[in-house]
Amino acid sequence: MKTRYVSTIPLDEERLAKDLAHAESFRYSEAYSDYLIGGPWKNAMLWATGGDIGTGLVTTYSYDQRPTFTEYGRQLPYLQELITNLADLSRLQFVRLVPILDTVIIPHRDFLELTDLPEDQRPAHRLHIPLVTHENCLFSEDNVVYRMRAGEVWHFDAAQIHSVASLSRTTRVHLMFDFADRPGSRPLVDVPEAETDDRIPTQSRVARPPLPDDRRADLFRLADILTIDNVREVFAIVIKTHFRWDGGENFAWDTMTALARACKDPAVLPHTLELLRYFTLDRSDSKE
Ligand code: YCP
Ligand code: CO
Repeated sequence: MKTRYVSTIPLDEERLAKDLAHAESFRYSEAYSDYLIGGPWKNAMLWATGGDIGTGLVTTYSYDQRPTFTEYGRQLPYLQELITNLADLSRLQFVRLVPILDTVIIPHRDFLELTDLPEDQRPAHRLHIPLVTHENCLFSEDNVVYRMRAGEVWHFDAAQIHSVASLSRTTRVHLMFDFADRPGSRPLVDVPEAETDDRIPTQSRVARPPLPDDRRADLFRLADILTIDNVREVFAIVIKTHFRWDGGENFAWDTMTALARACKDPAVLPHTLELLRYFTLDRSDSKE
């Protein structure tokens, strides 16, 4: 099932602000920050299978133990209440509080590293609820760029290639839920489905102009300066271009691999192909 908007829930701004102010004192994990170029992927576990045992990497938790609120989760009464009221706790494995700023996320698929887990223990359904966000926090899937607004509940298909750009010095904070892949006695979340015109509603979509040929040619001149030392900077420029212009399907990875082929540094192409494999195809040999 691909990403789709479910509905909008009311947020109690006052209680939310109190929780978020308290959460500023947390020590956030920066696990998965290698997926980002710019600011880190800061995340605090609020609910986890086995509780406070892991490091922030989902491969370090106990999937056969009861999921429960973590120490941090118990310190946030409003979010605790929201999670309890909303989710099927019997299948809920992780809830993370995720503040990010001034960053892009490399187009990737999630869950690829979890192939060793038994099927009914594997996290496979993700939900996003933005708590604080801004106009320049953009998501993409299938060459559709869209916004998730505060209070919106989204079924997020993390098995599809997705990318994010949060182009602001203002922090955006999402709640991210992961559910196990097994049948339940109730829906994953208890919210009435809104009527919409599409799985990503028109009003959530961001219209981008087609990337003009001369601009594409300008971008391609990055091949002249691309070396192993600036792969990430160049990739960030390519990803930001994708969020502002429509360059077509698979624009970011296609452009990056084409630049890698065209550049003078022979180390760039094998490195880029390895990144492509790791982020989009196969992480079975990795524990991260
Ligand atoms: C995301 N996926 O798509 C996250 C970023 C790695 C896992 C960190 O937001
Ligand atoms: Co992801």
